Amino acid sequence: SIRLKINGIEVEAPKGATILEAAHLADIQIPTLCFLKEINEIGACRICVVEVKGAKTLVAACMHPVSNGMEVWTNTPKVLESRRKTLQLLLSNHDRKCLSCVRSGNCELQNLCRELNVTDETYYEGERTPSEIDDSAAHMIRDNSKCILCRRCTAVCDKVQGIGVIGANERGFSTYIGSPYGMGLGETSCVSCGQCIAVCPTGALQEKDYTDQVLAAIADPEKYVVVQTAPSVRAALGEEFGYPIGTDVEGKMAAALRRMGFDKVFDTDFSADLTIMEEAHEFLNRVQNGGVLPLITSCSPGWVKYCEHYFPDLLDHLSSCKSPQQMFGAVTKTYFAEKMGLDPEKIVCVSVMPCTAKKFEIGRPDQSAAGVPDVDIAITTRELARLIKRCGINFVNLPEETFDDPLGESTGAGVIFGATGGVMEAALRTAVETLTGETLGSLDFEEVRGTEGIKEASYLVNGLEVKVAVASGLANAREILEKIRRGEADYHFIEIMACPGGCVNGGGQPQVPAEVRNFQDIRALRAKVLYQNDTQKALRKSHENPSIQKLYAEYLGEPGSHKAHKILHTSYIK
Ligand code: HC1
Repeated sequence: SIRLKINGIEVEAPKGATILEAAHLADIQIPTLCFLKEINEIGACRICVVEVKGAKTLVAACMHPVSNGMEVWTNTPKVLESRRKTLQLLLSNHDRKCLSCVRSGNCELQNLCRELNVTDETYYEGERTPSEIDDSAAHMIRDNSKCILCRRCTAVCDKVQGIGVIGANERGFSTYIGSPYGMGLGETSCVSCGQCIAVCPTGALQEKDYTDQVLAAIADPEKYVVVQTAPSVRAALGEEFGYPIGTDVEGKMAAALRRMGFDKVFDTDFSADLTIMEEAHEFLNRVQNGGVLPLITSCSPGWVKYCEHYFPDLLDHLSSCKSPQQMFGAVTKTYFAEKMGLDPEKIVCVSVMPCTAKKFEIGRPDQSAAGVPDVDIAITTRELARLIKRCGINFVNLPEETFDDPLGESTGAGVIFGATGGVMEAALRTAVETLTGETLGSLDFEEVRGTEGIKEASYLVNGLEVKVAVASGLANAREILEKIRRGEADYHFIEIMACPGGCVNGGGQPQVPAEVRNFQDIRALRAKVLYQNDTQKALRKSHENPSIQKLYAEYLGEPGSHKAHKILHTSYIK
């Protein structure tokens, strides 16, 4: 290891560590702005500058490696003045309407200005780079008047997702982030994953906000408003109310939704169980009848769009199952509507998702089982937090409540959908028991758990070797898909989620500042909530969900039935 001094304190750091990492080990915080560990390591913004003994200029702590005997100072007047100048210069080309900005309160630029005592935000007042708002995509808005050109969005799009539909256009003062040839994002092959929004430090990127539409629906006496919450929302919503990352707020979330005035507070976990019924049936059917293998999951709409754009030749591998979000809406407007004597036209189905691509998914063709859209409004975890605050609900003091019946009942298999590998594990629990006719001893398929981008496992089921793979993050998915294309893959079943780590790390989840992201694995912390929730459930296998059993007995018949196909399955666009 390396021994150095930071601010006069002896510090020990591993070889190859940067000054930023060494300082972190000694609980000395160095501010950063452009730096995102392993994603955007470009040392461009100069906020993290420090003084190093013997160096002629200030050095960027995020990039500069430590060495034995090094002496570093992180907050000398020279350092602080340099950071302040950098911020003043950024502000000179920045829309400063902080009062109305969606990120006010959790904007990394705003926080730095406060911390570094930048009180003269007009210091370098002058010309601004002209910009236009891009709202051409279904799920998000880019407002470059708030962009600080940190490149985090372009790095995540390019490196993590392997898509690269955004980049720096023009040069010098005219530089702006956008799509090639100045196209709107909606005209490109963007898959709506929203990872760019999740890493944006300012209000330059945000989801399209539908909170007003939700409140209007609730206030409309003609409407029956049903809400569903995705598995991962309960694992992250608490962060918006000051809870540590990795707190399960399922009960308070249900209580909050009830107080907001929804007619029914239901759970996407229910329809995740339903998806497993249909998908496990589809898998066994393909295995037994020589169908196209490997079967690939279809619940992540960013992934589905990616497959349509980039691997249309592999669309036959995609499961025809609608996603749980869509199955939920479809069942609400058919089975539930009939049961309750409700006109599907009068039902407004609102979904709360950790995902921005879900906003795009609700408008896809072939997603309207009752002749009206299955889901009407998809909002993100962040939008739900805004709504709770707007409604004056004291979230922290809420009691723990449960979901309504019948579309609120779920098993542990449904809740783990939100973590990478969870859909696979849930499907295996049902598929293995169906194939063998025996009860599984252990329900934990540990091999497919964890946050690695690609996981592989094989299981011996009834003498048949079942090979599975799990990928999250689209650059990882591409590796597996190219293997299939080359004819080198002998998997039977593959789970793909667009976002790295799965939905817990979706583009609609609370934004975590880079200073936290760079040192904590938020994916693992949130996933832990779901696996704990799973073990606390009385039932942990989708096929044991009594409300699902009833839905089949009363309405759908068998998994894979003609009626189930009409309501719960969909098609893709080549
Ligand atoms: Fe997901 Fe899914 S798990 S896609 O990640 O299959 O968004 O959480 O709701 O639909 O259930 C997201 C999460 C979510 C669907 C389910």
